[in-house]
Amino acid sequence: MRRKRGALLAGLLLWLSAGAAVADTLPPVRVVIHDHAFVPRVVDVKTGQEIIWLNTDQDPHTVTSGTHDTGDGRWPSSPLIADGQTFKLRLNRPGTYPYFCKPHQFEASMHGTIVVSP
Ligand SMILES: [Cu+2]
Repeated sequence: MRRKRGALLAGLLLWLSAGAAVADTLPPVRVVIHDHAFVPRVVDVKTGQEIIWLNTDQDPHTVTSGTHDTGDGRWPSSPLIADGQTFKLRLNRPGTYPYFCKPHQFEASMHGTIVVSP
């Protein structure tokens, strides 16, 4: 009985670690920042899956958690992302994460949403 339980636990741990490995091996989700807009505006990712923003505008932008001001701090804001530069992020908790660009927070197109599922 004890032996069986050990095997069960080992199997469970293997399954859990396999789940984590799947998120790690998923390709990154890419968001382009173009003409003062996040494209696509809404992205769906799995827990731990990488998101990469690429700025293709001459103006620098940020990827900041929240909806206004300096943000809500759910992740440390990106610095200003220059033309041709990227910002990478992984979110480890399921949920809905609105984000915006600090310098252009009054432009509707400079807001986006990340939906993280388990
Ligand atoms: Cu911006």
